[in-house]
Amino acid sequence: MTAPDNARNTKVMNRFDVTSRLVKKLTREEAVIGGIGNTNFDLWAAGHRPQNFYMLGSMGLAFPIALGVALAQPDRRVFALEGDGSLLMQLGCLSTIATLAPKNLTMILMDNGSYQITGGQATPAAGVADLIAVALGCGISNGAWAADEEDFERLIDQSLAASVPTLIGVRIDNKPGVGATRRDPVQIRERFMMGLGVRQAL
Ligand SMILES: Cc1ncc(C[n+]2csc(CCOP(=O)(O)OP(=O)(O)O)c2C)c(N)n1
Repeated sequence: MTAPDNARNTKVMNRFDVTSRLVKKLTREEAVIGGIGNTNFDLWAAGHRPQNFYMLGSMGLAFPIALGVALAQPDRRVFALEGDGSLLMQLGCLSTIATLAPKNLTMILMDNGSYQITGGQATPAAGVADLIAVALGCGISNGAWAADEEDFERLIDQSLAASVPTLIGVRIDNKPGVGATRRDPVQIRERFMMGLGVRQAL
């Protein structure tokens, strides 16, 4: 059995372009969590905002961190960006998110079918594993592959009105991220907490 056709009939997009399209839509101090490596590099390059958090070092934590933020601040829209290799390492978060079901959470999977940043080794998502199908099986009922950039933007808009969490799958090319966050975890955390209004500047 191979991955369903809907995973294969999508346009191959570019992570920086798609991330920039998302960032352009943000006007309400939405939180955005970038995963390890390329997802957070491109989030940074798309234009830093105080409500951005950039994960360093650990794969698979963008969605779990975003879940925590979404539960803690239900009136704020929370976005999360994660690579396929990272999500594969942390699949359990999908069923947890489906169970807790914060409707203010929009997750974006950047699927290049590889561990791009460590040398482009193929992930199972390049062949047999359809991560949107996996998520649907975990109970994420509002999950879909974006057909192209316009469809991506439509799915983002649709997620804002959804009554359950959303997962949008984007097939992307293998280009590396175009920016680089300063690797200072304490600064990243403090800046984010100030951006969310839960920490005052010293
Ligand atoms: C537990 C663990 N294993 C391996 C690594 C090394 N590592 C860092 S990023 C990465 C690949 C991430 O792949 P993906 O999430 O698909 O993002 P991409 O690089 O393709 O953008 C790997 C293997 C790590 N940081 N942690």
